[in-house]
Amino acid sequence: AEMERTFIAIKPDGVQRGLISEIVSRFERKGYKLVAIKLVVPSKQFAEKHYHDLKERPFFSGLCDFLSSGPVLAMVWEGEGVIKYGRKLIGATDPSKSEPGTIRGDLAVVVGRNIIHGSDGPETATRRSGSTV
Ligand code: DAT
Ligand code: MG
Repeated sequence: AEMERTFIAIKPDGVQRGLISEIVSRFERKGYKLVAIKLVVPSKQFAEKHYHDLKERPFFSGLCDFLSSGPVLAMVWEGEGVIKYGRKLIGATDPSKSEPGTIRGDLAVVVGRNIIHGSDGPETATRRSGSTV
């Protein structure tokens, strides 16, 4: 795998539940390098852009309301294979199906409150980590 960067964000539920250090430390302990970090409250418009691929889904509006409901910790992490392996650390989208040992598997219960976002490929990773979030 090549050196690359990915966009990772702790969603409002993760920040509110006090899970920042727990989540950051999992990426640090793995050996990835934190290259940018910023606490932001995304606008609804930003959330709609971020999740535009899901705009036809019934949960889209609720998802965007949720993402813009409070502080989000936006981060860029760097390392060999970090895009794919970062998704592995995060676990499956639905925390009721995520494996124990993953962030969602250990720390979340329902899909609508799954505490963390991770880019799923080079295109989205570049788009987000190059943006001003
Ligand atoms: P991921 O966040 O694992 O990349 P995704 O891109 O398919 O998953 O969906 C983005 C977010 O949308 C996901 O983190 C939580 C929410 N979501 C996905 N499927 C959902 C569903 N069936 N009901 C409610 N929210 C859902
Ligand atoms: Mg996704």
